Amino acid sequence: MRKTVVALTAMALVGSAVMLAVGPRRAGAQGGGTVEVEVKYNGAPVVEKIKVNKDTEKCGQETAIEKVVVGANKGLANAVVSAPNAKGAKPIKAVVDQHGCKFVPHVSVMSPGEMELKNSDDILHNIHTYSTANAAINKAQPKFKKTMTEKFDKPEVIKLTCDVHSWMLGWLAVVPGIAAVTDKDGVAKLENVPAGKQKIEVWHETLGKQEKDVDVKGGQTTKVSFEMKGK
Ligand SMILES: [Cu+2]
Repeated sequence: MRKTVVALTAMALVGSAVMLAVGPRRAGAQGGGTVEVEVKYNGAPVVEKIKVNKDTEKCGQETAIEKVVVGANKGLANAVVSAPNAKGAKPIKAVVDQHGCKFVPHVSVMSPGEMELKNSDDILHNIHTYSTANAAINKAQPKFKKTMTEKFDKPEVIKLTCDVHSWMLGWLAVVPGIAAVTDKDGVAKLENVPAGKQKIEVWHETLGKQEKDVDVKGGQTTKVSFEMKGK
């Protein structure tokens, strides 16, 4: 009987030791923090409807180019949010698909380096980029070429168009540091941002650019909010 009690006590001790080990870890001084960025826009959405005159079996009879997407609580989607000076960030790889004669996603972020361009439409597309720091690309992507790898080494925002389908429009932000694109509610999270003062930038294709300095705390989420102004 006594033996059983000792054994049970020992088991309980082992149990609590295990619980301590898996309990919440305290924020390490070396760890980064999260910056939750909310981007708002107090204006109306802008959607251009365009009649399609080509490849309608893949592209549809009509297409919509969503230039300003505003969601719940005035959240602005498709804005690039970044901490451009954050060091030691994991590289972000972009994959842009040409699907339904649209660039999907409409806005992407990538670290300087390589990205993938897909053609899942089974028709000819011709990627044509507009940029200043990186060399422009003007290249056919026939239907059998499902993936192409392209390289953009210099930070800047690159405009994507297609010479076959004049309405196709996309944006590729080459960003050093940590970056993300806001969701339908206008929110983007930057993870593992080094603690300390960080510059946070926001870019939108028609509403321009803004920046703010944020004091990032290790192991914590810092919220920052931007309001984009119409032009
Ligand atoms: Cu195209």
